[in-house]
This record gives sequence, C-alpha cells and structure tokens, in this order.
Amino acid sequence: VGQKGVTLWFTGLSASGKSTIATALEQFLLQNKINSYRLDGDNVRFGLNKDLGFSEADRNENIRRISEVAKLFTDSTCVTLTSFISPYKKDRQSARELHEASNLPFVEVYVDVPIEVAEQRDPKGLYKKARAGTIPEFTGISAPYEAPEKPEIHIKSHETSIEDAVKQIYQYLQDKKYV
Ligand code: GGZ
Repeated sequence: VGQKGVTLWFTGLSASGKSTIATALEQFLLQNKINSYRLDGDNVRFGLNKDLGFSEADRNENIRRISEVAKLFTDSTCVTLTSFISPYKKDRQSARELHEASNLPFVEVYVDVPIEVAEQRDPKGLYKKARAGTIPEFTGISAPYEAPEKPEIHIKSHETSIEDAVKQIYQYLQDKKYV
C-alpha cells in the first residue's frame, strides 16, 4: 500500500478561483508529504501547448493533450491537479474516459461562480476586454461554458473560503482512500 494516483480535474470560468484553490491544495498536500503536481496555463499553455489559441478546435486539443499528461502523472502515483477552464462537456468526458480506460481515478471539481462575480473580480481585465470585443471568443461572454451536471466535487467559490475548499477536497480524497 502507498500513495495511489488520482487526477483532480478543476473546471470553471476565468477568475472562478480554480488556480487559487488548486495552488492551496497542492501546498497542503505537499506539506502532508503527499506527492502532488499542478498543471495550469502557466506551465502548459506557454510550453507544450504554445501553438494553441482559444478557438473551439484549439481548446479541444489543449484539453486532449492535458488529459494525456495528467494520466501519465497520475499513473506515476501523483495527485495531479489540472486547472483549465475546459468549457466543453465532451472534452471533460473524454479526459475521464482516458483515465478510466487505464483504471486511474478521475475526479471532476467544479469551481462554480456566477459570471457576474467573475466579471466583477476581473483580476487581469480580460472580461473588460472581452466586453469591448478586443478579446474574441471569451468564455462566458462570447464563447460557451458548459457547466458540469454531476461533478464529484462542487465548490461555490464565492460562498466558500479557500481553506474550506481545500478541506472539502481533502476530505473527499480521504473518504475515497486516494490519499
Ligand atoms: C477564455 C482566455 C481567453 C479566451 C485568454 N477565453 O483568467 P486566466 O486568463 O488566467 O485564465 C484564462 C486562460 C484560459 O486558458 P485555458 O487553457 O484554461 O482555457 S481552455 O480550457 O478553454 O482551453 C484567461 C486566458 O487563458 N484567456 N483568452 N478567449 N480565457
């Protein structure tokens, strides 16, 4: 017996809090000697996927490649956190099936926030630019976000502290004996 791998697939709008929660969870896991690795835009979209933009086809390919990488990390017994909008149900379902075909656990974590709240936060000014039309195909404004219907974990980030979100996810991992 030892650590088993699991992929925690975060999904949610830009500025929903995905990366904030995933980063806090990663810190918590590492402090508890649980091997964890976070894939996000900063280490994937600027490297492996730097040839991809935000068209539907490019987002499909973005998520497909991330799914494959997450599967490899998880196969190596890592608690793998992916933090991407992943707006299409079909792509998230494919990521799940890819894991399940190799008997690797896949947990969908929906970081749910009303679009008004995300737009109000607008930490990078992207919603403003999207409204002005200078960023095309912006998720929630001019491109779709297909919310999960039955995520394993549902976090309403505007009503939950980061600490409580981390606790909620860690509790789930313990209940399922993934950690
Ligand atoms: C959505 C965009 C766009 C468009 C740039 N639509 O808040 P951020 O800045 O840091 O996170 C967003 C990030 C989304 O990349 P993902 O790889 O997560 O998207 S997907 O899963 O849909 O492939 C945002 C920024 O990139 N960004 N243009 N048009 N977000």
